[in-house]
Amino acid sequence: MGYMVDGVYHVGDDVTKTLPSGAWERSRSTVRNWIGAGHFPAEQGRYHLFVAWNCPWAHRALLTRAILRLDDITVSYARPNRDDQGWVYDAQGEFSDAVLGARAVHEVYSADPMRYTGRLTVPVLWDKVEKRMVSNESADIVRMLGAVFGDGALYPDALSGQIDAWNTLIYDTVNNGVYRAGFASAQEAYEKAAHQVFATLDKIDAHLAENAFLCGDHFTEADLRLFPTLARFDVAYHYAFRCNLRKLSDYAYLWPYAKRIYHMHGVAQTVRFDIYKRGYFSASEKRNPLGIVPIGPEVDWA
Ligand SMILES: N[C@@H](CCC(=O)N[C@@H](CS)C(=O)NCC(=O)O)C(=O)O
Repeated sequence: MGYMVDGVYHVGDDVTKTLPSGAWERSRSTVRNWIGAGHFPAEQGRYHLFVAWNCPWAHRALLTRAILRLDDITVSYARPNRDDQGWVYDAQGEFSDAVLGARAVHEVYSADPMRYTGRLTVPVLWDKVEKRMVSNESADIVRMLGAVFGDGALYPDALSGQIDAWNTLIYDTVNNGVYRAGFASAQEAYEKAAHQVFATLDKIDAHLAENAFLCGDHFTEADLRLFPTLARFDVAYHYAFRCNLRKLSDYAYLWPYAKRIYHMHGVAQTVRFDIYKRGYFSASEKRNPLGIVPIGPEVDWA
């Protein structure tokens, strides 16, 4: 793993993500251009996504592409496990990059003339014509693809207030909450984060007793942003991140809701449970020193 300064890649970890309290913080995305503004016209066949199957933030972009049927957006999938070059690609096969022939995501970042400084994260939305990064912020990618190519259906004006409120709660306590639990380096910080995860899941479960989706009858961006965490919950977060008060499959309403989304058009093709396990249980000095991947649990999404 590494980072980039002025477009040059360095192996190692420059960013301290753990605070003195043992709480863990995610660094911020900095490439935040917008399709339809400046250099990036709303043209079919022009854009590409660099993703990794196991990354839940990249999963948001894959879900947007699947649900809005944006098949003209091409995709490169990195290998499931990072090494000292970060996310890497094979020369050919399912984990190769046909657009730039990159062997690592840092080569994508350095192919942009901007001389990037920061972490080398996925997803990246790439403009194949200008050969520049549009964005490395998944929330922006979902919003802009929905607005520009999806008629705004994922974020209708009338529901924007509700969607924003769910997004804020779910980002802090669930999407990023599981990471704050899993990456905490002190008991208190872990317990606080893990309890927040379940407080929000319990609240959502109660809400879904009366509603098909988070904002009533319509699937929106808020549901889309919740799903990647649900898809990884039982196979990864429950055990690897110690979010183990309950399983997703224990919930009376949340579990059928998750399965309903899984069976929406194209969604199952964005999910790779086998890769989630390999990714979240890969060898890590602090969390899983031997790198042993558990055999279960068996989860039936059918
Ligand atoms: N804010 C970013 C976060 C993306 C992110 O953290 N991706 C992780 C993978 S799940 C990554 O690529 N990390 C590499 C690193 O930090 O070196 C987004 O939502 O797009």
